[in-house]
Amino acid sequence: MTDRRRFLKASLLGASAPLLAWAGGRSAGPAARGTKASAARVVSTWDFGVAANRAAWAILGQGGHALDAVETGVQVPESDLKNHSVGKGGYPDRDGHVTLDASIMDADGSCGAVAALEHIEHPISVARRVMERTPHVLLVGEGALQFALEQGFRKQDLLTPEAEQAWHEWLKTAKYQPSINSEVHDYGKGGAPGLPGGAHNHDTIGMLALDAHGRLAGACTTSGMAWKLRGRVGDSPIIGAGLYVDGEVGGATSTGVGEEVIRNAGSFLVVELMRQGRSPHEACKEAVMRIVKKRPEASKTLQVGFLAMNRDGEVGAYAIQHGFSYAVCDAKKQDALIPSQSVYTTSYS
Ligand code: SD4
Repeated sequence: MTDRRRFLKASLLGASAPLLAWAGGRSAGPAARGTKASAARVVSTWDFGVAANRAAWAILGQGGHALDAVETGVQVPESDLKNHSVGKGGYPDRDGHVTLDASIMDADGSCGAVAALEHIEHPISVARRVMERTPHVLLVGEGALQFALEQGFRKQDLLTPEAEQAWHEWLKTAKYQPSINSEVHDYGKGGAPGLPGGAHNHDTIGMLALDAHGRLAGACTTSGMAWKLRGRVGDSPIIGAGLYVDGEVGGATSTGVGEEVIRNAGSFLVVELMRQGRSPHEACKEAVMRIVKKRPEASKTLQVGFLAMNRDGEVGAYAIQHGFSYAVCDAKKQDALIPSQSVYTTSYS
């Protein structure tokens, strides 16, 4: 079966009209890889991925580097004050501190990450500095902040009045029940359990890009679970959990309850499954099913979603709960938002 036919088959399995429309218009496959601007593609999690992809595409469409594209792309939700799950404006931990996790990875295995970083608007850029200017992979907490300041990043207050007000609301009950977003992302409508209307507990942006020269890169950034325990770190800054890229195979990223992703080395697993011949869709589905199989009861009410792209630019995703979506942008279509398939087809809440 040709790559294109395999891709279309996966799309049909996905059975989503937007996906079919998008897939029908593209040309993919190894022949396109690595040489033409038309081979470039960027994908990212959730509906805020559409705007992030556009920023990434401004670089990819000009023949720029995938690594620059993913860093620039995810900076968009990091700066979006309406986005309460990434960067500035993110909901704080239960003690009122906004703490950010981020990671970035290049095709050759170079990677950098920060965890529990406070006061810096763009943790993804600090993660890139960790990768490029230190012999290390991960800096955390005070040390990460100290490094960021030494690198010239500006210290600022990330707790917006809106996020602070939501935190004060939560403090009235202070019920510690980390819950997940399983809804289609929509800031105007009801949020996840335990959160004020319109609020969602946690949605990470994970982004994967393939540039016109066939280079892959990925980035992942989040403020993590709202009202989390101080010091809690999720999957997003853990290489192999929230993000993994291997230039010979492809990349994967995750969103949802980070603990489950860490327990299963989720993104690494997806990439390894692709290495064994699975399509991105098949690999994401198998990784999700491992989580469900290990925790059949708990998984009825928790969300994990994986998004993957292989080195040929084929894209796939899978989630436990209904409602996960991902954005795709390439030379043919700039703002596709595609509903992911899931284990459960209706929302649990
Ligand atoms: C975390 N995985 O901190 C992140 C949050 C997230 O959709 O992805 N939310 O666990």
